[in-house]
Amino acid sequence: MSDSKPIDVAVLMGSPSDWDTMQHGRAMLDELGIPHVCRAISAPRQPGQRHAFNNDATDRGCKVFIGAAGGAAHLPGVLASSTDKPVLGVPMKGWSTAGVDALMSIAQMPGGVPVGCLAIGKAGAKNAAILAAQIVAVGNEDARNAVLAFRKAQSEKITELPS
Ligand code: RP5
Repeated sequence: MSDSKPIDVAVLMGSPSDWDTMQHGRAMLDELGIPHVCRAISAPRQPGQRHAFNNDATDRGCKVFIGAAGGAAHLPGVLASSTDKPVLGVPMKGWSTAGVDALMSIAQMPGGVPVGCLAIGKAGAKNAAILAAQIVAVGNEDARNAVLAFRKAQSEKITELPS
């Protein structure tokens, strides 16, 4: 990574093709004011870069990792094997089973190396960001206030429909 600014959350996706979905997670982190970094690095295709990303994010103070991947979706599990920080996984819609393959892969980690698995696609991307902020908020009053403000605004939002 080129930057060395402190971060609370590191978002890693397996391919630039995951960005259409994961940009919704990034937008949520922005809205909550959580310092973060987003990168696309493939666990199976770019193992060295993936390892360097883990180390760099940890050096920058990362408290939670979000890993997004489709298909075999090894990335979140590989991230979890390289850190003691919480890892949240977001299954991407793939090319054959609409993301169910990735959902099963991310959810079915062997006992001892947990990954918290979110929903497939956009909802998972958004919720991973909120959940990461909630984890950060355990020891950070600013993050907690941002989450509470988001929840309040969400509750108060009433959509007017044409009658
Ligand atoms: C996964 O394979 C990626 O996370 C992506 O969801 C999927 C397809 O990747 P590309 O072939 O588009 O790079 O590893």
